[in-house]
Amino acid sequence: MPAASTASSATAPITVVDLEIHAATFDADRAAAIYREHGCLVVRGLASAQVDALNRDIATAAQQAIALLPRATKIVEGWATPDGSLFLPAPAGFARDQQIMLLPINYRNSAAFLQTALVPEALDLAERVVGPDVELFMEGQVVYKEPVGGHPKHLHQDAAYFEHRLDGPMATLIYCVDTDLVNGALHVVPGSHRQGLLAHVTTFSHLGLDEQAWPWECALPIVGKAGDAIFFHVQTIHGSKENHGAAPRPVVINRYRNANDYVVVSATTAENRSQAESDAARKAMAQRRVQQRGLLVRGSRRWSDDG
Ligand SMILES: O=C(O)CCC(=O)C(=O)O
Repeated sequence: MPAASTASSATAPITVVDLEIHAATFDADRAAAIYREHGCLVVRGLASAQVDALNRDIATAAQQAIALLPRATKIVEGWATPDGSLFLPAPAGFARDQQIMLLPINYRNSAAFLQTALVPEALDLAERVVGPDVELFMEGQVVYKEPVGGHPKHLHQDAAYFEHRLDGPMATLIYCVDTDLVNGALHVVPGSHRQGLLAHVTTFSHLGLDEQAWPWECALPIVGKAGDAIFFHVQTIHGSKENHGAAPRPVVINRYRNANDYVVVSATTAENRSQAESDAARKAMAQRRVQQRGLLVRGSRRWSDDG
């Protein structure tokens, strides 16, 4: 079992104070140093200016997703509505049989979301950590926990879902509402980015780590205000418990990667991951690297024989 204390020095366990800085006094070099050492970083107030508009888009999308639920189709991850929302089975006593997990808000349909990805402090950090040329990986993600028992996201490494050829993306998860131990604070395991990619199993919330080996006690909860951002490495172990609050708990996630990086293994369950790990599947994924390209947010992309 991993040590309950995730200290990178032998003396003191890491606390949130070791990980946090404030947007108003942001220093990109200091931010990069914290991120590199711990595999995570908290920037208080990074996206405060975008939160109101973001929450309006999220509320509209949630209403739409629920209205489309009768037209949902069963997929391996749960149920997908025609707009691209993802539902999971609902907890006992819930008003519906299914609960929202992901909402289809992204850079193409929410200006507020795109603005969160373009906050200069985030790009200054991304340039140092994954750059110099930086692209957005995918289109942005909204994870939505419904009130009164909304789903947990088991501890996991994002690299289990999207293993990259190079270092992979740096993620930033932004709280859209004040988030605490009741409504689903993100938990991180500082220093776990140095563990390498660990074996994952299929859980209620897709790929996750074995709960016996990686119990919640291993992880540090990050309580925060709407607009606070938590940056984490693709191998940093993280997750969040159920939302037992009275209101939804949405977060938005942006991911930044080197412009030359690309996914070699893409998976959502242990079963499809083992298929995606074959040499043939890796090769096929690598061949699609040009199609994987994202929007450049720092630097530039030069022509190469690859396309
Ligand atoms: O919503 C959360 O708190 C966690 C989301 C997450 O870990 C992920 O999407 O990788």
